[in-house]
Amino acid sequence: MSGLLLVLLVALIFVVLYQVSRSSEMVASIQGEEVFDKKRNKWLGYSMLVLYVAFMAGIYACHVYMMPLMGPAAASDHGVQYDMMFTVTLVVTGIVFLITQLLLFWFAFKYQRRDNQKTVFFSHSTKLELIWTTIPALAMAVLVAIGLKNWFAMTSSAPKGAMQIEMVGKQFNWISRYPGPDGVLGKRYFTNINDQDNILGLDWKDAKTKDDIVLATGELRLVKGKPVELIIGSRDVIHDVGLSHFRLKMDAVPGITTTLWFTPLYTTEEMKQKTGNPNFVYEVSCDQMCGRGHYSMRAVVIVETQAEHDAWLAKQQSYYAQNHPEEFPVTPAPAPADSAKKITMNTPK
Ligand SMILES: [Cu+2]
Repeated sequence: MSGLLLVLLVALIFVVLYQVSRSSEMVASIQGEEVFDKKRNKWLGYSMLVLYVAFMAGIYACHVYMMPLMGPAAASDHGVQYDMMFTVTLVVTGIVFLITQLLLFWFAFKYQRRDNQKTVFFSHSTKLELIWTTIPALAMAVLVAIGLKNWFAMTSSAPKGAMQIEMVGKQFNWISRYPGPDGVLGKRYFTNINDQDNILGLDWKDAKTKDDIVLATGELRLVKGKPVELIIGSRDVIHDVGLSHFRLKMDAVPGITTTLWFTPLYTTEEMKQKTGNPNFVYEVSCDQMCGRGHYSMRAVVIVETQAEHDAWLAKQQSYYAQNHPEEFPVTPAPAPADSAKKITMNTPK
């Protein structure tokens, strides 16, 4: 509804402007062209200044009421660095933007056509060209250097003791794999893939695969303060692991393994409090248009404490055991202790 009102408002402004220009033509023909031109130049000069102020106020209003220039605080160590880089870039380009726009509108006012005013003309100024080439080049070099430093930090080898989780994209969902108690992800090969009982193509001849945990939902369970390395792959086309809360993304390319690592700074519970949103969830999106169901490639990230993570891990059954029940016969669960007690108590002697 507000969109429709906005369109109507813009249309109305155009109608008003058209009518003003029509009436100006009529006034010009009555007053005489020269008198009218002087008045119009003055009016246009002042309106340029008003437009500049309205323009800047509009940007500020967009920032405050519609979309803030900076998002909510980053939830990873690398994310904090990225936000810093973003702030520096925003400040530098913002200052340049403000100054150049101010000059643009100010010049339109100051150098409006007046009687006896001569235009200064020069064809070349080495000094000016040096200034407007060197300063932007230096500023860009500094920004690129900060960007490269952050890029190398994210894509370098993960620190020792980092968790390793594999994240594989397929049309149209993510699959995550955790190493079991051996702490190593076993081998997998694409020709072993089948959607019934081996969605990642794990190589069962490799003993290290047998304790691996596979989540078909792609859920990522991370530990607060513990570095995690994502080993990223794809089963079909190019996808992209997008972790906006952590300010990270990395392509998932078929046939090539890509990696990134980071350290989550806040648990999901802490983020619920920080954001004031009781329904807050970290999420993984696909940041590469990958086909018809691209929009649905969402997975949840849960950041928890080490104790919570260990408790969750202990409850997981390996993917091999899930798909080879004959080798892992289910033993009936023992009756709860208190119900056994009740039966004894109620049994007549
Ligand atoms: Cu996608």
